[in-house]
Amino acid sequence: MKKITKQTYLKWYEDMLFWRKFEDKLAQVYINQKVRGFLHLYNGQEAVLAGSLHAMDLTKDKMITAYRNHPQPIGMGVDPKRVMAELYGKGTGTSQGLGGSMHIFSKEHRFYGGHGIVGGQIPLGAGLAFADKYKGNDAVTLTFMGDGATRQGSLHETFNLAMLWKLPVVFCVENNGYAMGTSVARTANHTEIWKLGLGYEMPCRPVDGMKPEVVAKEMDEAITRARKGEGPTFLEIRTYRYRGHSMSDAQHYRTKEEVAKMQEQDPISYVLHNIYENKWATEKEIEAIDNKVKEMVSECEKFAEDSPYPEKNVMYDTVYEQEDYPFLPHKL
Ligand SMILES: Cc1ncc(C[n+]2csc(CCOP(=O)(O)OP(=O)(O)O)c2C)c(N)n1
Ligand SMILES: [Mg+2]
Repeated sequence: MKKITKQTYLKWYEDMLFWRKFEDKLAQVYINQKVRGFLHLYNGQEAVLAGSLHAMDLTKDKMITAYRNHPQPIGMGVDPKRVMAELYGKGTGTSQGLGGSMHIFSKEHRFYGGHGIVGGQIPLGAGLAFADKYKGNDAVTLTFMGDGATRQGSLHETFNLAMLWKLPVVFCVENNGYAMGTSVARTANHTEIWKLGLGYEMPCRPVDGMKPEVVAKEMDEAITRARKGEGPTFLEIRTYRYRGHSMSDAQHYRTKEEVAKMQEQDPISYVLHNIYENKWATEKEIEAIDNKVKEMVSECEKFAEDSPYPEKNVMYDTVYEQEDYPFLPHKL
């Protein structure tokens, strides 16, 4: 793994702050009905992504996740302006405005979505890994899911085959404590989700998801194992979401005090604290990053606002007209 240095912490601070502010902006424009449909925000979970990206080889590794999927493609290199435009339903978006919040996708950047069916991405992640193994590519697929998804049958079927075929995949649960309003404790008689790996003899462990360097280290071990051909790993990364499940969640299932207590472990504050403790930056330098982030978010908003809605014919271009492979798109 790349060394974790002063530069890493400064990058983590800037990236995580950008993702947080980017999504704060989305929450704001959602209320103004600029963004419609569902909106699931990642606030609080940023260290999981920051640490994972550090351990990945961004020239070849792949990522797939559920519908809480805005910072991930940005981290993989997708232009954040195009991500925001997608949320606005604009033609300049990553899927020409046809996907929206839950379906960000970029084959070019090896980010494979954005999936709304809980647990649906788990077999797809294994499939991506299968393709890499079959073609002899030296790539690993990180397959993220929520705690709620671990109760789906698809996880168990996938774990079985992924172990049988020693696929180069890391299965990562972002355990944020709740599946919509249902706590982990209400969904099973055990709350140690990582232990699900034991039944398949899959290497598995719990990980502190509020500290990016801890995530990076665990992820690196798992990725290295996968790259060596030793098969999958199952990580239960323990984190927390500050906002509701989606924008329409009244959050009756938890107290404000619980949220405030978890925010004391905020990953961005944690990284900033480390930067100051080690004298890696002055307050002025941090202020410059804060201003840069603010400017970047404004640029994304302006780009999305100014972009046109897709042309009507785009709808027809994404309809397939052949019954069988290769499913050529319909052309007028
Ligand atoms: C198969 C399926 N069942 C139910 C739903 C409705 N649903 C959407 S999100 C969700 C909770 C998932 O929680 P979790 O996996 O913990 O992810 P998080 O939202 O916490 O990131 C449910 C039940 C769905 N989208 N798909
Ligand atoms: Mg959850």
